[in-house]
Amino acid sequence: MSSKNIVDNSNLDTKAFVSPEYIRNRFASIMSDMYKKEVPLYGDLLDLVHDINDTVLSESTLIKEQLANTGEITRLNMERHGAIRLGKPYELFTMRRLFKVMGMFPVGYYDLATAGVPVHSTAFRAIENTALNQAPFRVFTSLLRLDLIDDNNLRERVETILEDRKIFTKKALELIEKSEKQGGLNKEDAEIFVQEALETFRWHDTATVDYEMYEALLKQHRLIADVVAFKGPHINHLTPRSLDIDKVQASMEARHIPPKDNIEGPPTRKCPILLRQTSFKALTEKVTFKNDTENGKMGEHKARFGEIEQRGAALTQKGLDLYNELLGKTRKAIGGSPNAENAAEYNKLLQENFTVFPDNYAELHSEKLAYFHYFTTEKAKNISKDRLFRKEDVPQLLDNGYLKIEPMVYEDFLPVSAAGIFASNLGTDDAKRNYEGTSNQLLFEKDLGAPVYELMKWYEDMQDETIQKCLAELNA
Ligand code: OOG
Ligand code: NI
Repeated sequence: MSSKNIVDNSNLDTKAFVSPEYIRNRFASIMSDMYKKEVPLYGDLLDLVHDINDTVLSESTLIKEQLANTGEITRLNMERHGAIRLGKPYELFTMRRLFKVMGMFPVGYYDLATAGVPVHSTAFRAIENTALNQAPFRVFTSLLRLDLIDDNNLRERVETILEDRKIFTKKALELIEKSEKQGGLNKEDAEIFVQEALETFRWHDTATVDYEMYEALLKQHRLIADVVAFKGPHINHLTPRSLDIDKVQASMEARHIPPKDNIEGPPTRKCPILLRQTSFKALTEKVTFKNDTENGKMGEHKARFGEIEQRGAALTQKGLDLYNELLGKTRKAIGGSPNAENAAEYNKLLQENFTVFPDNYAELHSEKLAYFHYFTTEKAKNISKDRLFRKEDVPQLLDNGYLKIEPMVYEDFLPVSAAGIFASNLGTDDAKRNYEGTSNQLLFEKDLGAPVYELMKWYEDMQDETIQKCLAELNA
């Protein structure tokens, strides 16, 4: 931790605060240790991903330099995202406050109901470039949409069950409040905070409902059972970042990690875009249902799995529109989501359809399909200072070699991919469900207690920041 992150609190009764980055990394690390114990295949997957990342970095100086230039190299092997599913507005509201202590803010709104999953979601993550590089941990957070349960009687019973549940420890709530009041936590409090916060994400092998209720919930949707039948929002996967997801997918079987049928997202490319993801199927875990302990009756539940991702360039709205068009066309041609039978055909068609998407950074830049970081070059040190450079001069400065660019990595998620990941772990019948009703960002933000950061604007602002920094350097 650098000294600039320590705020001077001499006027408060506390010792110096630790940075949100410190708390976030500490939390990500104890969460990863917990998940390794709970889901041992996750540990095997981490080893595989790190081995392949090492190989890619030793074989490609280009990728290595690119990641060094953008500052991502330091974060690569600690990079992870997780996912949780919440049951009621209070839980989402308080989760926002909890994540804020770790410097994580809600970015983006994802509506998954249209894809047959009765939730809407956001991703909590850091929002500054340096903060992201120091501690890249993020959590895809979904809230159950009770309004989509069509059985009135069941919906009321679900509301009663959720009303009573308390997913945060008393101490965690106290420390959230303390952090809000003081503007931070000291090291001692931060350690207690991360340990207490971890309790919320822990797996519980005893359900809060009896078997009959669990079955009724399952019949509505497997996801509803996963949220409502348990004490808390157990972390359902943790995802490391790979530099070559095709290689990971091909090597999983050899390490006895059963992969899902296809990789979600864009096809394999020389210049990766957005996000490609694959996962291993959820484990079958033993669960004791309420009132079952006396007669020893036990059941099973499937929820927790492992996932790997490869991140590529963030796309502009124009790039994203093209991506959605080509993905949609491919899915339509094979009749929806790919399955084990047509995965090969799907991949071939996807690759073919994407040939119209430029696969070199120069064109992705000139066609304004992707976002970039701008840097000044060595040559820029000798630039003549007889005029002021402005934003309009940027293309010329690039052509003349005073500036260079690197792709900006996509830090977020993709709704179609997320639905595919949900589906592969929930069973296909559920994924085929159709929910009427429109997405409801306003309600989500009301429950959250704050607006979400707008995705596109975030990238636009980041890109602009790097341009302004370059101009300031050239004009200095
Ligand atoms: C979240 C699925 C979405 C991703 O990487 O797209 C997700 C869930 O299963 O709760 O994590
Ligand atoms: Ni995920």
